[in-house]
Amino acid sequence: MTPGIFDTMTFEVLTLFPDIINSYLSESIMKRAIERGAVRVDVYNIRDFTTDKHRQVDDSPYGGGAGMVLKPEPVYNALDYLDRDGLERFKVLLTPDGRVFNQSLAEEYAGDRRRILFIAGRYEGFDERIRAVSDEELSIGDYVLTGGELPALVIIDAVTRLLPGVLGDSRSAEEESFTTGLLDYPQYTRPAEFRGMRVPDVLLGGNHELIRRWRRKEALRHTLQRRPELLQRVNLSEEDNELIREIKEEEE
Ligand code: 9D3
Repeated sequence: MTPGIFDTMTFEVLTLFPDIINSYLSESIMKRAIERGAVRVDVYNIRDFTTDKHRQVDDSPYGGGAGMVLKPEPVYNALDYLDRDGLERFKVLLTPDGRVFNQSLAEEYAGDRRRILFIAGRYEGFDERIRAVSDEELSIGDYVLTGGELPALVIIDAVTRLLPGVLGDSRSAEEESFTTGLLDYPQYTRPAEFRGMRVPDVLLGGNHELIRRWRRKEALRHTLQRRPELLQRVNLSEEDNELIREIKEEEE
């Protein structure tokens, strides 16, 4: 590992399926971010913290009903084990009824650079007493998955790409904050004409002011067409309002 100029953000994951987490982290941008020391991810198997002969992590629900519920003991044992280092860790419980994760929260987590621990459940849920250990309960959206591993990876991924030194050039992040709240403008690469579809002339011309204005306009157009509600939270400049007037005239 090259000595880094940035401090390392640490994520910890408690899961019954450590391989799911590790396999994603061993590829591409996450792999590079870890090698560069921007981020560190420590994965722990909840089953390793059982104390019974059968290493049982789940059980049937009191009161009856289908499915299995994650037992509290192994999770509490794992947290006791981790807390022996005396380091402060922000504990996030991944659950379909949590607050919905979004880009603002990704930015908050990346800015804080604290140690974040994720508890990923499986089965039909977890014993209610597990909720008591968490500082925050998060969901990644209104659909049902088979466990919290993909949500943990989604959040780790979204936060990691915001850390200094992770994305190749810092322009991407800056440009992103300029455009924050709008959908992307269209992008093209070579060839200039492909199966009759031409790249817009303005992008081939090299007039950077014209290109900037065109991109801003297309981002506004895209947002107006697909996600008009997003525009309510964007601070529109005088130029933006002019571009929106142009767009609306064009669509008439
Ligand atoms: C809403 C379904 N629940 C009703 C009895 C049971 C249940 C199903 C699947 C409880 C947990 C799960 C596994 N999902 C997660 O652990 C999870 C999740 C998700 O399913 N969707 C979006 N975000 C998340 S964060 C953790």
